[in-house]
Amino acid sequence: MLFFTDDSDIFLIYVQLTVIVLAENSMSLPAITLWSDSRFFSPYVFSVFVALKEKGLAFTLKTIDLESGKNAMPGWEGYYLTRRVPVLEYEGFRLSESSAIDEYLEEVFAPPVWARLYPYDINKRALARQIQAWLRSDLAVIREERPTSVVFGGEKKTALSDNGRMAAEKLITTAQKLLPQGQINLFGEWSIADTDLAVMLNRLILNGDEVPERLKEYAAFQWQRSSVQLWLKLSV
Ligand SMILES: N[C@@H](CCC(=O)N[C@@H](CS)C(=O)NCC(=O)O)C(=O)O
Repeated sequence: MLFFTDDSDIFLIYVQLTVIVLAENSMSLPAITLWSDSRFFSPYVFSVFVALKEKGLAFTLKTIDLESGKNAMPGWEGYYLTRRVPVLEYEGFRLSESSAIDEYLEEVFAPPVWARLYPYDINKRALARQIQAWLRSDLAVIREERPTSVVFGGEKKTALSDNGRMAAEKLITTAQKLLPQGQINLFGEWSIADTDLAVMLNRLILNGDEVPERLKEYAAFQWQRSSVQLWLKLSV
């Protein structure tokens, strides 16, 4: 039977147990590999890179030159998946598609032991997944006219087409609805959907396109995270 004299005893035991759990986790961690494009321009690899960094996981970063087409040749680890990056390798298991990988990492390295990527609340969690899926399936014209060479490579593109302007208006209106004035994260605290949304907004912002000030502040705030800054060091 255990006796606690006061709250500080309970706190101490909690801290000791946490240290043991973290120590066991780090000792028994099998190798994780993340495959990236060699220019570090992929917004999808970026999402997984940020997820791994936010979780505090050690991993090996390997690259494949997409321009040479090596990703479409048998022999590359991702060939029998989607032939695209990102690919995550963990304990002999390989997975493609960035949001599937983000969700996998959240389940394997689950909160509260590991840092949280998705909101705690079930509805907010569903919304975070909705936003991730939307950003990957819609707004194709923004992706085309404002590629991530603008975001990660400092390129500047010419004015948006009519379709581009319509897509930008849709993105801005939706983002404003999702982010009421003064809100710096989508769901009260950071989630991986914030990083994905900031990339999409930065396609416009970093090109110099017109974007409301409050969305610029949101994107700049998201860009300050150390997980993001570590990626930006790779892509210069
Ligand atoms: N929906 C995928 C998109 C992945 C994707 O489009 N990857 C690009 C790089 S950004 C790629 O590997 N392209 C090479 C190709 O399709 O051959 C995800 O979220 O991971």
